[in-house]
Amino acid sequence: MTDNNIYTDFSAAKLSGSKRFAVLIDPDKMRLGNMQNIIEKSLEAGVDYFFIGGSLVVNDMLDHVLKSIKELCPIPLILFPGNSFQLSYRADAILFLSLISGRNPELLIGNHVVAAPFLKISPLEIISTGYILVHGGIMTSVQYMSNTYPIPSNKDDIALCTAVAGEMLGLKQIYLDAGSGASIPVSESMISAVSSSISIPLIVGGGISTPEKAAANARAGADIIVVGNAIEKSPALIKEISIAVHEQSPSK
Ligand code: 1GP
Repeated sequence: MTDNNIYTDFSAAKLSGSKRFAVLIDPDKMRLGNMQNIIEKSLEAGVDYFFIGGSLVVNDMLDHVLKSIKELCPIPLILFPGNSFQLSYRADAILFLSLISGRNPELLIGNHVVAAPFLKISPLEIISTGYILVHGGIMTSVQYMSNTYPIPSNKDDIALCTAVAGEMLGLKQIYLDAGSGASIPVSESMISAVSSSISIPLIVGGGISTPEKAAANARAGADIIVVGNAIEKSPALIKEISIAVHEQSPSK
């Protein structure tokens, strides 16, 4: 375990109202040519972080993808693991996720016990994260694989109480996610309800496909916006979304 450099930046962003943009790379879906393009565009666009992970990584590409990105750019690499096999020392940090919207004990604490000895001696920065899955209009991979019910997309009060409970339990941040490829992203009203009730950083992702929605989420109170699918389909969006997110910071 290492110092809290990345989390310190998350907290500073939260405190100052600065907005951060993270590009999600799923090692399984990413073709190598495409990855290079995404890395170059991310560098140009001032992307703050890469989140690396997927609900089902079957190709054992994780180490390779991390190594390739590290060789090409200094953007911090943060593991966003779909399960306890998606661990690697090559990343800078890991979101140590507890799926607090669900009632699957393995994803609340079981997998964490299994991963703890590896993480304890790893150089990774460990960032405990309350992961809240919100219904995204379709059955997403994370919903199926986690065997949990997502919070209904119009139940802002349930999301709010879940996030507050997560903060009270000592989790360092909340990740509000409609799931990768969601057809309905998390609503601004839910983001606003959650953001105004917690004092820890709020990450929002799932189904964001336009700069306008990314900007609206940041204005509603998201501190870090995550986009994966839309960027894989159209890497040119990286710059547009990065500008849209960073423009919501107070100094702009
Ligand atoms: C999924 O929040 C991430 O867990 C990103 O979702 O791939 O739909 O952008 P997308």
